[in-house]
Amino acid sequence: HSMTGAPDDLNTPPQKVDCPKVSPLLQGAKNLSFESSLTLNDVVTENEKVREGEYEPPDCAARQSVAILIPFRNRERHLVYLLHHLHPFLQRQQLHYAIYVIHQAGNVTFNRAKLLNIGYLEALKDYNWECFIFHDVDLIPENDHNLYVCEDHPKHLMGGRNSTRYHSPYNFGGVTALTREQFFQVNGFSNSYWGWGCEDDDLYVRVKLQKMKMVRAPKDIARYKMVFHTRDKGNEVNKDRIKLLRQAPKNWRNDGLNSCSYQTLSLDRLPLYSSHLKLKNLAV
Ligand code: UDH
Repeated sequence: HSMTGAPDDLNTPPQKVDCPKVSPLLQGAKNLSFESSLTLNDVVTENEKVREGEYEPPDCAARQSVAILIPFRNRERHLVYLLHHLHPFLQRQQLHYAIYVIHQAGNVTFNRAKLLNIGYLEALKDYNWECFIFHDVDLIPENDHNLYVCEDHPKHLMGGRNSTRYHSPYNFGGVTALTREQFFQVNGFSNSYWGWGCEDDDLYVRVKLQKMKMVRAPKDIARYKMVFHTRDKGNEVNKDRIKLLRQAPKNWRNDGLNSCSYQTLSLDRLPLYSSHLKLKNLAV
């Protein structure tokens, strides 16, 4: 009985039991298709249980609370495909999750890593997420046994993608999972990588410097389909990337979450995601 004398069960909702270790809803490998007629509104209609990009399993307590962060500019079609596949995928994994789209405003050279730092800082204003998935917009997971949860070490979730014959061209890029603490411990990503390349390798250097390992999701399930695209305007190969990468051991302490300055132009709570339109002034 509570202090007021009222029976507890009138005041507190019944405690949910933990979701099972392996979700009974998983379906395994899927042959994904991307329908050009699919609209964002269709995806909203498919996902009535998602509120402002957030979802919790209705009848059990999720094992992890996970924020999905998507760096974004001018990829509306990719976003529709990703949301269409990712929402049901995460729901089948019985996760408590929310999707954040971090939008870079203007035409200045793209900065994927800095957008992801901003996503981390902003998402933590909403909720104390324990796990963060850093997720390219054009990579769609094929197999829901590829669990979007964090482990004792940072985890690379993209084992391979169809466009490169299911090899991953990247060590640590595409889709990666770090706990709140792991990401904080490495001071997040560097903010200094403008344009394409090596920001993910820089994160990997940070992880190794902290004596963390990188774990990989099993290759036969960590498979992705890439929505075809060519190189974006405004995200040209960064000519300084190798030089920056060499400096990572020297720079990581002062270049990252603790030096990430940005301006929030707007924050929209849309049905399927929270959208942060950011990064106006960008010089570091
Ligand atoms: N991104 C955007 N908009 C941009 C650039 C990048 O949203 O203008 C985001 C998006 O989430 C994307 C991620 O940053 O998935 C990584 O960028 P990317 O997809 O361009 O990187 P990737 O390595 O492709 O997949 C590199 C260019 C491929 C050229 C192929 C020519 N053969």
